[in-house]
Amino acid sequence: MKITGVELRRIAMPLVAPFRTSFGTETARDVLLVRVVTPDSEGWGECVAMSEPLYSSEYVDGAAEVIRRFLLPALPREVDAYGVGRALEPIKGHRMAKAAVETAVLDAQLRAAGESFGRFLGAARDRVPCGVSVGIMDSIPQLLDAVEGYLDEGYVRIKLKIEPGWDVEPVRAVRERFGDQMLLQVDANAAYTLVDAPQLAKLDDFGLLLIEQPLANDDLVQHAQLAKLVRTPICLDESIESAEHAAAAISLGACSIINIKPGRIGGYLEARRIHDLCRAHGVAVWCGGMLETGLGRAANVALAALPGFTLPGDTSGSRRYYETDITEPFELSDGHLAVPTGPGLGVEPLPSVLEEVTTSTEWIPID
Ligand code: NPQ
Ligand code: MG
Repeated sequence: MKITGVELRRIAMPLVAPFRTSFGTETARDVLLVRVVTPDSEGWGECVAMSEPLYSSEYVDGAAEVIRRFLLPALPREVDAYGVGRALEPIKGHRMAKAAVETAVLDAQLRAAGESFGRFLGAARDRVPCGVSVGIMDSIPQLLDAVEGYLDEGYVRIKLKIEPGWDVEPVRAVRERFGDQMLLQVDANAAYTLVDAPQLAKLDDFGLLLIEQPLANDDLVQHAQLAKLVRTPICLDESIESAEHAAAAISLGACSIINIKPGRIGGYLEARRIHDLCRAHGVAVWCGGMLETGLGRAANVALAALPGFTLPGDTSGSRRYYETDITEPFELSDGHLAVPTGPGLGVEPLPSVLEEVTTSTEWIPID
């Protein structure tokens, strides 16, 4: 495939409510969209980097810079999605930026071939069960109201964001109010250290599916030690940036579950590799979320339909985050989202909405 040019488009998406995690409170999403244009088709990639480097070292201005300055110039004249990964290999890190470029190329390639993301990746079902991530709240009653609203919408699994001072009490309150049957898990976004093991062990009483990323991003060894001190399964998110990290974490005993976010690990091809590796080792995976618009969400839902995704993901409906999505909204039906079946991502940006939320565009011709 010959790429004739790439558009970098920034959009500003207000959130329906502030989303608080252990690393900060977000009120709007500043998203970088990559549109790859070829003679036969075009494709979209959504960069999941946040505006500030709080979740990982990447941030959206840096991603745009590395794409225009290093990634696009490194692409060969003729390229497909596998070729993107190979061509970008010498450039270290910047996985969210690389994922956006590779996804846009893959989307263009699949649209030209008339094949959906789900079919290309190996989806084993036509819909996926959905969980929702619930932010840290100012009070327990406020949290219980939020959880009740999501359960009423049909979400089959609740994830509570936790941090020191907001962990055992919210989990206890949710269990007391909604019972022991509901699927419940927590996500610390790296807010604890190994000395907090006794506090984290108190969560063992609540039958949680998992505790996600309790310790720092590069604390693989400490996670392995923590796994011996708590009974709740440990799931890694921020720590896993590649299939090699996943292999290391599994052999160290640092986790028994992995949250796969294609942006964090460099794209959907690497996501499938981690899926295959985990499946071979009996390690459960689920699809994480980075407050994607409908474009990123479409690809995540396709990925979540692979056979090794045995736990519900953070593949929420559009309205969990956005009043108006840039694509036709993803809506839950019986707690599930349908895997798009059209070519490529199977969804398109709605031109008028896209125009309205766009804050800048940049066209980069490729000779
Ligand atoms: C997680 N996501 O699993 C992330 C963290 C996260 C759905 O819990 C703006 C952009 C705000 C990306 C807040 C969920 C964000 C963000 C949280 C990602 O750890
Ligand atoms: Mg997480």
